[in-house]
Amino acid sequence: MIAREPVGRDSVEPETNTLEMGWRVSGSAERRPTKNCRTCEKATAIPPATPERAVTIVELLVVIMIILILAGLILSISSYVQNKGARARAETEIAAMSAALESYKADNGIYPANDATNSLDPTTATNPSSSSYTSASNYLYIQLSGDSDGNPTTTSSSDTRNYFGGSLKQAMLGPNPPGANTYLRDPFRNSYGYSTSKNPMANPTGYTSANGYNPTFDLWSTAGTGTSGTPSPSPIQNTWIKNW
Ligand SMILES: [Ca+2]
Repeated sequence: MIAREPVGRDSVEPETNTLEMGWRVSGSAERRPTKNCRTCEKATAIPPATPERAVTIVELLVVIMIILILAGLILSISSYVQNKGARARAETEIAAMSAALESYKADNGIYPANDATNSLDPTTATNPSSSSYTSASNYLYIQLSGDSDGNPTTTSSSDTRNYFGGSLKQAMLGPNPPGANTYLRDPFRNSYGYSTSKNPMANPTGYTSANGYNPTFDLWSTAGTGTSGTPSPSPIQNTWIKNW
């Protein structure tokens, strides 16, 4: 059976010129020379290869800048994620400490309080590395954990009830490795803040309405905001994790 197909102007060969213009017999061996001829034409149309161009200093700088920008982005994202995780952990730990404080209150009729917790005032004290923070936190640790000498590496017959139960983790304690003068430490490696300054029952002599926030206890993490108290102290406290 003879099929016919349209043929473009380019494929018309000398042999097929004798056929009717625009149509020729399909399946004929006469097509092959036509294709070969086209390839030849294309091959001859390719321009001669140019020598490889060297990378300019400007292009190199652009690439380096792009790499630096990407590295900066990755670093800032990873630090954001870390900070977010630390804040979530501090919230969980503050909730665990608050629960332990309520158990302590149920047993003893009062929240743990001494001179250190009465004098630490979160309206003015913003440096978690200061002894006013660590002394109050040390007392809180001793009272809630029952570790009477404040040293988790030793046990004593004076040790009392651990109000934390299983919620007290090694990561919550400073110093590390464990030793004397242990205090409760936040995920930012600073002492937690604990104050009874506004509790009139715990702090009958030093009580003034200007100090502290809660009439029960103030418990907070400075969330790694630094140690500066100026401007004092509300802008810094906005990022604290706190129970008021
Ligand atoms: Ca001990």
